[in-house]
Amino acid sequence: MAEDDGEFTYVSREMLRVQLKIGTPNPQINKPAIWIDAGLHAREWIGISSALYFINKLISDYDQPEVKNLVDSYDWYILPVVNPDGYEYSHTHDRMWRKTRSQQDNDCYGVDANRNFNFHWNEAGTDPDPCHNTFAGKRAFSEPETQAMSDFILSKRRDIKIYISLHSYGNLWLTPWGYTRNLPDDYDELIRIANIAAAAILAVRGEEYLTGSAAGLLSYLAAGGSRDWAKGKAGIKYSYSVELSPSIRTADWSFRFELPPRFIPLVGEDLYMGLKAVAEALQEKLTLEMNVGCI
Ligand code: 0X9
Ligand code: ZN
Repeated sequence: MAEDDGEFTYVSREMLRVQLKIGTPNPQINKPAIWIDAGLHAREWIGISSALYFINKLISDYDQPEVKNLVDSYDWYILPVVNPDGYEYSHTHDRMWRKTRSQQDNDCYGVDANRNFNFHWNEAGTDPDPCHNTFAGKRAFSEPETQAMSDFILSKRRDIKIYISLHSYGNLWLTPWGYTRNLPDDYDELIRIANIAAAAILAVRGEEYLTGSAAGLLSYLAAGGSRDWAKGKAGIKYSYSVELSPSIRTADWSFRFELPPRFIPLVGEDLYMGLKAVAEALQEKLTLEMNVGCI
């Protein structure tokens, strides 16, 4: 495992990206890559813990054949806390903090990182007031955190075949688009894979995930989000955002962003099984695609 040279946040915290370099090297095969991020939104702690659970699983259980297969078949790029300034602030000052911590003109702080990407930026679901939770920033990629994420992903765009952004809450596995109610051309294929994830999660302990496009399943449009950007700009076909537990359709919903700690391994295992199912379902197709003309 390598902790890559991090980029820096607004208040100079380092963003640590984990790149898994364990696994059986096979120079004959170009591996497809999977990107996972969490913590774009500071208060959504369960996404961060689930990303860490996933990293731990891949490393600690490498001796299990199914885990070994995941590690040997894909390169994994995992950024568990995109917005460490906000995450820290949600521990020390305001548990419900969502945005980054950059200072704005009128003495308000922060930009909604999930409105700050340069794809249909600021077209819908944003508030022009920098004091508001959905302020999109003065310009696209005004935030060093989103800019750094974009730079890295674009540098690996030929390898990254699956993009996953972890959020909470709702129990939803969402496809593009969020900026429009129109659907991408390959929506049926994206939903086929999302449904495989949802079925795998259901089998763990009965958590039900709904699948659909972000703007279709949720009642509001939101532009400038990372999932739309990953597909629309970076060209990553299988691009999803996942709204982890609690479900909005059970009594647990009242925990909202404050799931008790006992949920950490439960949601972690749900996500692990969902991601494993996606990776396995696409393994053959993506490996072939990466090696056309090589084998
Ligand atoms: O608003 C967001 O960025 C996401 N929800 S969250 O509670 N994690 O902040 C969802 C965006 C989904 N897209 C649309 N509703 N269009
Ligand atoms: Zn979120």
